[in-house]
Parts: sequence; C-alpha cells; structure tokens
Amino acid sequence: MEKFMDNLYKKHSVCSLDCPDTCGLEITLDENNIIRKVEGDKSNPITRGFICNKVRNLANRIHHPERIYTPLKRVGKKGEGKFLKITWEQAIEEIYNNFNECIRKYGGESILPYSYAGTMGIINNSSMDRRFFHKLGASKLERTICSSAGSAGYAYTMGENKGINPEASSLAEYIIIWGTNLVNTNIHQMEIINRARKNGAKVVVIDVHRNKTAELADWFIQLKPATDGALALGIMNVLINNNLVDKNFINKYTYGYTELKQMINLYTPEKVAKITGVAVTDIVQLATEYGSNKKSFIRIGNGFQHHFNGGMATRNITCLPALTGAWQYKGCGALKSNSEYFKINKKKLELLELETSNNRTINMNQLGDALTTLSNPSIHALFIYSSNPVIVAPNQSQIIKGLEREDLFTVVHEIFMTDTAKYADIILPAPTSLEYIDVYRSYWHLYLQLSDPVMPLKGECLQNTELFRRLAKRFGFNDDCFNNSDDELISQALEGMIAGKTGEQVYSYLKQYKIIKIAEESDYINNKLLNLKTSSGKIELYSNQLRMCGLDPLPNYIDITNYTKEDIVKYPLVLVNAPNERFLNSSLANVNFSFEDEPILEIHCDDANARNIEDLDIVTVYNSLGECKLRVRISDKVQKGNVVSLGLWWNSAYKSGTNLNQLVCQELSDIGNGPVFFSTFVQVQKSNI
Ligand SMILES: Nc1nc2c(c(=O)[nH]1)N[C@H]1C(S)=C(S)[C@@H](COP(=O)(O)OP(=O)(O)OC[C@H]3O[C@@H](n4cnc5c(=O)[nH]c(N)nc54)[C@H](O)[C@@H]3O)O[C@H]1N2
Ligand SMILES: Nc1nc2c(c(=O)[nH]1)N[C@H]1C(S)=C(S)[C@@H](COP(=O)(O)OP(=O)(O)OC[C@H]3O[C@@H](n4cnc5c(=O)[nH]c(N)nc54)[C@H](O)[C@@H]3O)O[C@H]1N2
Ligand code: SF4
Ligand SMILES: [Mo]
Repeated sequence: MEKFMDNLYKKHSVCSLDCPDTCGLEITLDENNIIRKVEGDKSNPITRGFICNKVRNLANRIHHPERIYTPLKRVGKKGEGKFLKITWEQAIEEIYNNFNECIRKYGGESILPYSYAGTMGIINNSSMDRRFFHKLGASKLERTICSSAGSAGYAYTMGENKGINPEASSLAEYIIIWGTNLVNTNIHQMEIINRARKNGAKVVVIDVHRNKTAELADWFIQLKPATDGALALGIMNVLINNNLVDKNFINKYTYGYTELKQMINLYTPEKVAKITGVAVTDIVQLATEYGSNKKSFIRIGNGFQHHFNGGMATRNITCLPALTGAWQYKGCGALKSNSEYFKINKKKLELLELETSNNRTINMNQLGDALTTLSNPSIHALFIYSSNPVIVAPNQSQIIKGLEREDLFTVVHEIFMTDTAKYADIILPAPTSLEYIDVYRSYWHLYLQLSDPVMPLKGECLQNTELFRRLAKRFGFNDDCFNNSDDELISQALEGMIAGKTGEQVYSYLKQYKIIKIAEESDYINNKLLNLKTSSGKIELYSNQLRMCGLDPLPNYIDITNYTKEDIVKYPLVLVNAPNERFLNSSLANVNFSFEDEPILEIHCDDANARNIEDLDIVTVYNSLGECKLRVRISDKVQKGNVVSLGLWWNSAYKSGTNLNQLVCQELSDIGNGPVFFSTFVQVQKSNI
C-alpha cells in the first residue's frame, strides 16, 4: 500500500470480471475505504494504464446501496423478493438440514451446484466449492455456457487452446476480426490492432452486425448468421485452387491436406456466396488478399460459435492460417483462447477423489430441463453461486418454472438481489473481488496476476472459499483439505504452473511482483507446432478423432435450419442477443451510470415495413418458447432476416418482464456441448402496450 496524498491511498488490484483483458487496476481509496478512483495499472504491459468505462465506474458497484450484506431467508412467495435477515449460523443450519433431508430421501445426486464466472479468481472460481460438492455426493455440473463449442473446434485442429501472444499481433499486416466485437469485449486487443493499423495493416471485420468494431474496419464483410463455416470453406477453395497456400508449411506442419484438397471443390465461391450472402467477388478478394499477405492474424471470436454449427465453424476458420503458413511469422496466425498456457492444478484444487461414487453430470445450458423434467432422482436442492442463470441461461421460462417448485430448496450466494436470487429460499452475502485475495489468469494475454484485498470484507459477506470451508465443517467433513487456507489453495493452484518451480515459489514471487509472464510467444510458434497435442502431433486438417466421434473428419458446413426444432416459416428471423459495452454479461446491469436506458431490438427496414413496425415502437419478439417485449430501432446495421439486441439486461428492463433468453432453446452445439444463443428463430410483431 502506498500513501500518496493526504488521506488517500493507492492499492493494486486485478479486474475479476469474465473479460479477456484481465486488467491490472490501481484503486485510490480514502481512509474510510471508500473508492475515489479506479484506473488501469500503468506498469502492466497489457493494461498500459487504461481500462473500460465499466470498471472506471466500479465504485458504483462496490458501494452500491442495494448490496446484500447479511444472510436472508425467504418469507414471501418464490420470486416475490421478500426476505428476512437471519444469522450465518441459522443460514448454515437451514442448508445442513435441507441438504441432509434431500440426501436421505432422494440421494446426493438430488443436489445440484450451479456456478460460472462471476469471479475469475482461480481459487474462488473453483476449489473449496468443488471439494464440498464432491464429498457431499452431489450431481456435477458441465460448465459449457461460454466458449466450449469453439474451444473444442479449435482443439480438434490445434490440439489445445493456445494461439499467438496477442502483444505481438501489432506486427501483423493483414488482420481479420471474426465474430467478435472487440471495441466492447476486448478493448486492449483493439488497441494493439490499432497500432498495427498505424503501421499499415489492413483490418477486416466479419460479423452479422455492423457493430462498433465494424465501423472502425477498413473492410466490413457482413454475412448471414451461422454461415461462417461456409465462408471459411470458400476461402480455402480459393487459396487451394489459386495456389495461395504455403506447400512447405503444409507438408511439414499439417495432417490431411490431400483429403481436404479433394473435398474443397464442393465449396466454390458461387456456392458459398449463396449460403453466406457475401458476393463472389468479395469472397475471392478476401481469400486472395489473405493468401497473398502471409503476415496475417485472425482474432477468432465467440459470435459464430454460439450457433448449432459453432464448433465446426471455429474449426474451419482455424484451418486458414495452416494453409497460408501465417503461424511462421511473429504475431501472425490466430488466437481464439490462450487459457491452456496456464496449467492451473485443477486436480489438487478440486479433489475429485473425494467423490465416493461416480455421480451424474448435468449440462448448465439445460438447467430448465434439469429442474422440471429430470428424474432418478429429480433435483431437490440447488446451490447457485457466481452466476445469474435466470438471465444468462437458455429458456428462461423453463428455469423459472423449475425455481418456483415448492419442493425445491434453493440457495443463492450473491452480491445483489438478482432475478435469480429472488427465487432463493436462502440468500448468502457474497463480497466483491476487491474484498478477497485471489490469483488470475487471462484467456487472452499471457500474464498471471495476484490481487490482494484492497479493503476488508463488507458487512457479513464471505468469499466463496470461506463459505464452503464453513459448510464443510458443519457437515462434519474432516479431511485435511477442508482446512486449507486461501494461501494454501493459491500455492496448490500454482503447483506445476511453471516448470522447475513449486507452487509456493511461484506464489512468493507473485507476492513480491504481482505479475508473471507465463509463456513467451516463441514457445508456441517455434517449438510447439511440430509437437501439438493432436493425435498426429500436427495441425489436423483431417481429424481421426472427429471421425471416431461420428463427426465429419474434414471441415464441413451444415445449415442451422437442419438442427432447429422451431418452425422457420412461422419464425423466420434469426435473433442475436450479444453482450453490450455497458455490462459484463448480466453483471453491472443494475449499476446505473449509463446513457443507454433500455434494451433495443435492431431490425432491417424491409422486415419492419413488412410488419407495419415503425421506429421506436414496442414490439413482441416470440417463438414457441415464449415472448419478450422491447423497443425497436429500424437500423441499417442489421441485414434482412436478422434482428440484433445488445446486452443481457435484467428482466425489469423489458416491457414484458422477461428477457430474450426466454426464446433460446436448450439444445447443444455440434461439438463441445455449448449453448446456441444466437441460433434463435423468432417472429416480431408490433405490440399493443
Ligand atoms: N463489455 C463486455 N465485454 C465482455 C462481455 C460483456 O458482456 N460485455 N462478455 C465477456 C465474455 S463472457 C465473453 S465470452 C466475450 C465474448 O466476446 P466476443 O468474442 O466479442 O463475442 P460476442 O460478444 O458474444 O459476439 C461477438 C459478435 O458476434 C456477432 N455474431 C453473432 N452471430 C454471428 C455469426 O453467425 N457470425 C459472425 N461472424 N458474427 C456473429 C455479434 O454480432 C457480435 O458482434 O466477451 C467478454 N467481454
Ligand atoms: N443471450 C445471451 N446469453 C448469454 C450470452 C450471450 O452472449 N447472449 N453470453 C453467455 C456467456 S459467453 C457467458 S460467459 C454467460 C455468463 O454467465 P454468468 O457467469 O452467470 O455471468 P453474470 O451474468 O456476470 O453473473 C455472475 C454473477 O456472479 C455474481 N458474483 C460476482 N462475484 C462473485 C463472487 O465472488 N461470489 C459469488 N457467489 N457471486 C459473485 C455477480 O454478482 C453476478 O450476478 O452468459 C451467457 N449468456
Ligand atoms: S472489464 Fe475487461 S477491459 Fe474492463 S477493466 Fe475489466 S478486464 Fe479490463
Ligand atoms: Mo463468456
């Protein structure tokens, strides 16, 4: 801690939000621990002293008058939001009694933990909680709500989720920002790309929506939703047929080129133009420019992988730098996620061996079904922490129907009275990450960081690790691991992270310097390309592993209408509800500091005219799963057939009191068991309210 002005202190911290940038922060506090300023850490090589607006205003979240500071017990109806204060002892007793009754009546698998990425702190995200639920014998949760379709598609091709060091991407000369709105969701990548651009790089954006990132591009290519896989195949066709590939690279580093070459004639630019809506000339130009300038970089986003065909689409795009050999040049190739550079010791942290039987796993995207249709046994107790499933998960009405069940006991550990917390029987107060210690990796840059608490725990809040430590004690779990302190958990997490160093050594280095670079760019490009974690050790254009799973071993494209159960004649528009600038998923949606004040649906003028919809009307968006009412804007940023809304707003922001995930089905993606948020077929009509 550094005293730098009368009564003001500056402390270092790390942003715990689920954002690729994982910024270093400088927090200025007064002597009463009130935050006066939040800035980007100037010494952090990625943050470089600037952060997003959301977190510059973080004080509004930390000191928000509606934070939950004590345990609460429901007194009203489920969902009504009426609670009474109780003590921690009473809350833990309620949980103990209800969980034990569930175990006695229905078995441990009738209890379901549900968590995601409210905090990206490694030990608070997953350690003591996993140990507790394993020992309890609860059902397990498959946590695939974010990027698992793309991660799986990428890994089938490249072996692991590792790409280039983004710091070096300023050296690229041809940059494709594909299905990611970097200006909102990864601002430091955008800053690096802007530097490349100043040096003469061309920047292409491929998206369904002319978003803020597209507005900044040299060339914006707008395509129909979920047709990216086909576009990548069209580019491969031109690269291969026009001899724009690097044969030496292909021979040395890839597997299956002959098979790909035979197949690729199926995807002529003409055919791909029909599928994607992108002109033949544009497809040829894009492929020719990309193939001619080998110093290229593709920032692979999340947009197209939130579709039924998202795993394969990611795989197809991942094949492109393997054909041109872009990987050979510093800062060139691709980056989808770099999470696997960080070898967190999950085995030590989560201790699966505490489980006495091999319990079933439930996919988090199918919570609605799990709570309403699952049997043998049904779910009778649900423990939600670090997540807001009523807002973020598919098929909202089904989830709410489940949460309303009188025979379901629900615990929610939260900072705020979210739409999910309103359905709890017991609410437990959670602190913000400024109140606890944790270590952070990024899924984009290559730095590991430590964040000490900048203030004491507020009210009666307890961080996730301490909560589950106390629960374990009450349940009589006396294995040593339940006594591990946060310091011990951090050392365990870091064991094996850096070759030749113990977890304690890495931790003590972090205590001193706060930040460690975990890998160098050259590690991947020069040493690893010949030794990838695919079965052939090479970049797999043909994947035997996919073949063995009954999937197409070669890149392919399947139209999303082949997967949907929705009647696409009745529901002809594709709804894309992607993140906005102001919130982080549904976090911060209740922290009011913005110019935007309600969710908006953007619609093309032809689609609006055909429905007698005028600008600023309230419309009903609906399909067989439900409906949502919100204000409409007629916009030339969306194409005909596609409607777009930004932001995961809380229910009360919508005229219907229900959000757009109401309309999203619980089906899973082609690869990786991911959600299909953006493959949502809807109809829109003018509303009477
Ligand atoms: N401000 C802010 N930052 C965030 C988040 C946030 O909520 N707010 N969320 C964080 C999280 S958890 C994640 S996973 C990342 C996600 O960040 P991104 O990788 O940027 O992914 P999305 O924001 O989901 O979608 C990006 C783009 O995909 C487009 N899109 C939708 N369907 C398609 C398609 O079929 N093809 C193409 N080419 N584009 C399509 C959308 O129009 C949108 O512009 O951002 C993180 N950062
Ligand atoms: N329609 C649509 N739906 C989407 C997406 C989309 O693009 N479109 N994006 C999807 C993606 S990519 C993701 S990653 C998911 C995100 O889904 P979630 O991970 O559920 O994200 P949040 O909405 O941020 O909710 C996190 C909650 O954790 C709480 N929290 C924060 N810190 C702590 C803590 O230390 N302890 C506890 N107990 N709680 C804490 C916060 O207050 C917040 O309410 O949403 C998905 N849902
Ligand atoms: S939300 Fe992202 S950009 Fe904003 S401070 Fe946090 S890590 Fe940085
Ligand atoms: Mo995510």
